[in-house]
Amino acid sequence: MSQTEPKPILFSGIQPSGHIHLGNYIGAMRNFKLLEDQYDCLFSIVDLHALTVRQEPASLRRQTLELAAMYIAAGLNPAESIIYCQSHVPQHAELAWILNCFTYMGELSRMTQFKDKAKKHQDNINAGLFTYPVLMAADILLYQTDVVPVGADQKQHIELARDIAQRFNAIHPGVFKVPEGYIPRQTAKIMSLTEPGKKMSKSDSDDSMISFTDTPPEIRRKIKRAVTDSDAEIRFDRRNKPGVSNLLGILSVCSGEKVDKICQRLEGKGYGALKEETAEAVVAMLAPVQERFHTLMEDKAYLAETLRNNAQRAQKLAQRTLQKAYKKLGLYQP
Ligand code: ATP
Ligand code: LTN
Repeated sequence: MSQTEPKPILFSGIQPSGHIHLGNYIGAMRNFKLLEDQYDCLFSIVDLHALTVRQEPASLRRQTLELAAMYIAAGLNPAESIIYCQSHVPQHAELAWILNCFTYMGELSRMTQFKDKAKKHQDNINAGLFTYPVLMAADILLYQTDVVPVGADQKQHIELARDIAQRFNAIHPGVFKVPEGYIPRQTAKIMSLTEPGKKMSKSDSDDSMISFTDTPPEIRRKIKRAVTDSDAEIRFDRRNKPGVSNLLGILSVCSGEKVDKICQRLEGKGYGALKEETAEAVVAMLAPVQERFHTLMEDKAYLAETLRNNAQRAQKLAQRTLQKAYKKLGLYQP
């Protein structure tokens, strides 16, 4: 984060809750890199959010370090952008409590992610799952964030964060910046390879997603088996041809070629050709990033030191906002 010329502030977060997949990479990380120069950025590994579903401690620890390496391998610069772990900055949990007192049960009950996850984890519908969006609002509001790049699934949470900020400011003026979401249309939603009506998700089967660390043969195999449909027409139509449209979207993002052009070029060639091109484009896009990732994972001391330093940078910024909120609320500060 540059000291000399303040730029608008960008915040985003990814959970270390499983294998990072192509949806996370195309929908989030890759966009972060494209935006990094225009903003002062914070990219958080939101490990506290991950606790809303049961995690195996050793896996959570490993996935946290992997996610740090992925951010850096994706091209983000940890000497400029603040790449850090949410739990290393206690102000997140502190502000979340305050914001809980400014959020209505009714609002949280309407969150579709809560409804989906509650259905999926019926044996563990915990209060953290319910108040998840409040912690997310705290993440964002702590840093006077201007813009929050996310996938389309997070739109409702961003709107809630804005509502909470406005409600708080209406009572205690000037504490929070009201953030804007940034959801690039083309990369907003990468769908599952096996159920193209659903988004690609960490918590689904291995064959439904391309994992960030999949090898080229694995990537080719999964895309070859991706669900399409029974006619052979290569056309972008999310409603009637979700599987084919998903592959077209992935190919277009990875290769930089427009969807219309791809459709013209592949006309009459069948799904085999589309799948082959898509697989090769994904392999080519991920290869250099994967190579940097593996090198970084061999230097755990560097990753640990980077996370430590960056948590300190984040704490300094977060404390300013938290202090302001405490003071305005009338919490006695000797
Ligand atoms: P889960 O699938 O278990 O709900 P997730 O992958 O959605 O997890 P996160 O790790 O918090 O959850 O997501 C990180 C970022 O990736 C967010 O900005 C999210 O919007 C984006 N993202 C997740 N899945 C997709 C997808 N299929 N397509 C595009 N963006 C996605
Ligand atoms: N809820 C998000 C992850 C997340 C986040 C954030 C994203 C937590 N805090 C702050 C942007 C800003 C998700 O599930 N994808």
